[in-house]
Amino acid sequence: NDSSLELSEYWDQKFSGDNNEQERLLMESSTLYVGNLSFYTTKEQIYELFSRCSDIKNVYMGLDKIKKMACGFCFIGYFNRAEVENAMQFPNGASLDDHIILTDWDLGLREGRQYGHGQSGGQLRDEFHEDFNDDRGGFGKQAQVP
Ligand code: GTA
Repeated sequence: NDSSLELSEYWDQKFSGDNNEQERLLMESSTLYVGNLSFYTTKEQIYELFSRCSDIKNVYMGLDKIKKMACGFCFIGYFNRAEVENAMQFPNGASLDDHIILTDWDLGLREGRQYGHGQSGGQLRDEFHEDFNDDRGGFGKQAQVP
């Protein structure tokens, strides 16, 4: 009954299957999505923080698909579902490098999902923000005055 464990409204629009399949994967997978990271946060910091609740199987940093550099999100693989439940609740507003961490269920890493969907290589949301965020790439790429 814990609302923090409900599926979020996020759907991966690039998923090749239908919504039922995506929902099934989200309900079963042992992978956690972590968002709103500083581009400077390292894999080691992710391991350090998120292995405090359960042992981690692997971490894949989200990459800018052009620069192949960290672009503010990652996927954490745990060994079973109960461990992801722990990790969903664990950060509870924690911050890493002054960024409030977002956690979400994830359907599991597939080739291509580690890359940002934005035209300029990073996350889609970083194309549009109009504020300056030094450790998330500055201004949104499409919001920049040409
Ligand atoms: N499990 O919450 C998530 C999540 N997010 C945000 C990204 N991923 C996530 N996975 C889980 N939960 O593999 C995964 C994606 C992909 C990788 C990179 O991370 O499945 P992305 O962040 O670059 O792109 O993905 P995504 O997820 O396709 O984009 P998203 O977040 O839905 O972007 C939509 C946002 O962009 C909107 O909320 C809006 O803020 C902004 N936006 C989009 N279009 C416009 C526009 N025309 N004008 C203004 N803002 C816009």
